[in-house]
Amino acid sequence: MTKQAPLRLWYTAPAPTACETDFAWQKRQPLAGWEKWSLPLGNSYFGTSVFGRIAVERVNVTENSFSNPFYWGVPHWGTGNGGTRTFGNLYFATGHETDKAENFVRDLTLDDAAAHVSYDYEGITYRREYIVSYPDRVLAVHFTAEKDGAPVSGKISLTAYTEIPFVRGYCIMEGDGGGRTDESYATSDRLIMRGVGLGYMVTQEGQLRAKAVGGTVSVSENGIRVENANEATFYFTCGTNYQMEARVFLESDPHKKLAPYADPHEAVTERLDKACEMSYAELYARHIADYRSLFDRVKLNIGYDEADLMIPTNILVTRYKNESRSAYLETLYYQYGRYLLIASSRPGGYPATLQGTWTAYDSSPWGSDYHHNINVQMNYWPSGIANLAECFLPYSEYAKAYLPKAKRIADEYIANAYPENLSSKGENGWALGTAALLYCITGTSAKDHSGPGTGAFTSLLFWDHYTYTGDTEYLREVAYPILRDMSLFLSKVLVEKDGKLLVKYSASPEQQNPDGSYYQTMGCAFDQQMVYESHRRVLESADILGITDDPLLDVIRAQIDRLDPVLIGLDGQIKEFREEEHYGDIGEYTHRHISHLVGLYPATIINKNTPEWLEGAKVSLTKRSDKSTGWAAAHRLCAWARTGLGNRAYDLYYSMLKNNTLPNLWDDHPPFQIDGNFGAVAGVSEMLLQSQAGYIDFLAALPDVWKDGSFDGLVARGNFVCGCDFANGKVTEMRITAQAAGKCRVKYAGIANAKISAPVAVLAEDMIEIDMGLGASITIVL
Ligand code: FUC
Repeated sequence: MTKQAPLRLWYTAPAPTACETDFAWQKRQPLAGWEKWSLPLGNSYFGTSVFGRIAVERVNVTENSFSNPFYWGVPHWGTGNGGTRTFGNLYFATGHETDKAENFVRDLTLDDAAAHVSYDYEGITYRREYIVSYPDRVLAVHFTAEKDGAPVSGKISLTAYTEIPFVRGYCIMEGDGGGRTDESYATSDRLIMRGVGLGYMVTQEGQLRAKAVGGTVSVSENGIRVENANEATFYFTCGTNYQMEARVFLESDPHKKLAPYADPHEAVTERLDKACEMSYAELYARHIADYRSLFDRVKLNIGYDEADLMIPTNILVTRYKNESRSAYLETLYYQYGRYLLIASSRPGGYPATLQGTWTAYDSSPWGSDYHHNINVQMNYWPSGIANLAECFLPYSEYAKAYLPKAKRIADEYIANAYPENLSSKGENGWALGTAALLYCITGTSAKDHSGPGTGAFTSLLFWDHYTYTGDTEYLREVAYPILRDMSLFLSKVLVEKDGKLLVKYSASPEQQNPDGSYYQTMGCAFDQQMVYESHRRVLESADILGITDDPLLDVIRAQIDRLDPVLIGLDGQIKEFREEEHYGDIGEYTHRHISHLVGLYPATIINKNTPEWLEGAKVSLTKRSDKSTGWAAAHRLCAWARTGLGNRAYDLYYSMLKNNTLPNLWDDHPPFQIDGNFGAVAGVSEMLLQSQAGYIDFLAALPDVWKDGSFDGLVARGNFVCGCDFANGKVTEMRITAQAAGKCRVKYAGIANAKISAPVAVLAEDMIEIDMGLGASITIVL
C-alpha cells in the first residue's frame, strides 16, 4: 500500500492583512494578505481563515448564505458584484508583544485538518490548535502553554472579541441597498455577533464561548476574558435564517426571500451549547474520525525528498517558481485540493463557491458566486475520481432547489426565442445562465457570452456522479430527471441548417469579437458537444433504468446523429466554430476558455477510440498555448491528461505551481479562485487513472518525472477503487476493489500474462475483463 509523506503547509511568520499586490481589486480592498497567507479551515456550513498572529490573532469567518444580491451595472470590478460577503472576524488578544516572541511557527496539517500556532514567549511555549468540525458544526480553538516540554499552570490569559466589518448603509455605493447592521451583544456566558445583511434581509448570528481548565472565564461587552488558566478552548458556531428551498429562488423580491424563516438564534445557541458539553479532546476525536474517513481514501507517492518537509511552504513555492521542482510540493498541492473540497462541500452544507467558503471581502470577485460557464463545474470534477463523491451532494441539493426557477427560465426563453417549440403544458425543460447565488440563478439569453450548453455542462455532473458511484437509485431519483429535462430544453433550441441541427443563439464561452463584444453564432462546438453528450447520457440512463415509453427519447434519438459535435479544420484543429477554417480565424487565439474541447474533458466523446479527433484536440491545445490563468491552466492539464501525453499534462501542473499558486497554495486566477485547486486534483488524478473509454487505464498519462511511485484510492467509473505501484514508468502491481458490483475491463500492455489473484476473462493481449461482486478485491502483478 502507498506510503505518503506527512502533509503540512507551514510558515515562520503570521499572515498580514494587507500586503503587496498587483491586482487592482485588492488595491481597492487591501486584503491581499488574507488571500495569500491565511490558512483555511471549514465544514461547508462555514469556513474560517486563520491568520496565526501573536499579539492579536485574527480568524475570518465566511458563511456562504450571508450574501447580497448582484449589483449589475454598478461601476465596479468583475462581472458579478455584491454576492457572498464575509461574515465577520474573531480576535484573540494575548497581550504578548509580537517582537518578543521567538521560534514562531504556524501550520495547517492536512492529515488531521487542523491549524496550529506556536511560539516561545518569556520562557514559555504557547500553542494553539484550531479545528472546524463537520459533525459538530463548530470551530474550536485550543490554547495551551508549556515549559521545558511539560504543561505549565496559570499561563493562559487572553481576551477574545468579535467584529462585524463593513457596517454601513450600502455595499458598493450609496443607494444599492446592500448594507449591513451590527447588533452584537454579550450575555453572561457568550458573545453574540449579530446583524442583518440588508440586500436579502439575511440575519446572521455567530456565538463565541470559552471554557478553561484552571483560572477564570468572564464575559463582558469588552469580550471574553480568560485569566490565568492552564488551558482554554474557545467554541464558535454561526448560521443565518437562510433555507435552501425552491421558494427562495422563485420569490423575486429580495426582501421577501427569507421572510418566512426562523431567526437563527435558537439553532446557533443549541449547536454551540451541545459542542461546549464536549471537552476539546472529544471534539477533536470526533472531528478526525469524520475527516479521515474521507481524506485517507486516497494516498499518493510520487517520490519526495525528506528535506523538503523542513522547508516552509512559501519558500518551497518560491523555489519552485525559480525552476526547482519539488515532488513533495506536487503531492501537497494535490492533497490540499482534496482537503479544500472536504472543507467546503459536505452533505447538509452549502456547495463550494468560486472562493470555496472563504472570503474576506464585502463584495467579492464575481460575487464569489456559483459561476456556471466552467468554474463551479470544475469544483466538482475531482469528486468522483478522487474518491470524494459525497462532496458533490451539496451541489445536487442546490440544483434541486433552483430547478423550479430554472424551469420558468426555460419556459420564458423558449416562448421568446422559439415560440413554435413552446409546450403549453410547461414541458420545456430547464435552463441556466452563468452567474448564480444561493438566492438566485440567471438565465440564458440570445446575447449571452456562453451558450445554452452551459446547462448541460452542469447536468452532466449528475451523470458523472452516477458513473463514479454506480448508484442506480440516485440515477433514477435525482440524476435522470435533471439530465432528461436538460435534453428536453436543448432539443428545442436546435434549428435545421444544411441537414444538420444547430444550436441557435450559440456562444463559445466568452470568446469575443475584435471590438470586445461577445461572438454570437450558430452551432459552436461547445454547444453542439454539450447537446450531444446530454442526449447520449439520457439515452444511456433510460436504458439502465428500463425507461422506454417516453416520447422525448425518440426526439433525442432522431436529433443525436445530426449534431456534428466535432469538426476538424484546415490546420487539423478541432474547430471552435463551424464557420472557422484555420485555427484562430475567430476569437482570441490563446483564449483562457477551451470550450471546444469539453468533449475531451470533462466529457468523453473525444477519446482514445476516436484517434482523429484526439489528434485534432492536440493541435487545438498546442495552438491555444499553455500560458493562461489559474483554472484555465487546470482545464488544459485535464485535457492534456486525456490525450495520454503525460509530459504535456505535467507541463501544465508545473506551470500552475509556478505561476498560479499563492503562498497558502490557493489557486491564483488572479484573483484567488478555488476552481483551479480543484481542477488540478482532477487533472493529476487523470494522469494516474482514466476510465472514459470503456476500460480502466492505469498510468494513462504518467510523466517521466513521476516514473517511480504508487497510489491508492482513485476511483474508476463503475465505482472500482484502484491502486497501483509503478517503477520506471511501468505498472508493477494493480489493485482493484469493487465498491459496486459489476464488470470492469483493464487495458495494459502484457496484462494477459500477469499474475492475477482471481479468475478473469482474457479479451486480448492487453485487455482483461473481471466480473466483480460487491466488495471483491483483485491484485494484478505484472
Ligand atoms: C469565467 C472566466 C473568468 C472568471 C470568471 C469567474 O467567466 O472567464 O475569467 O474566472 O469565470
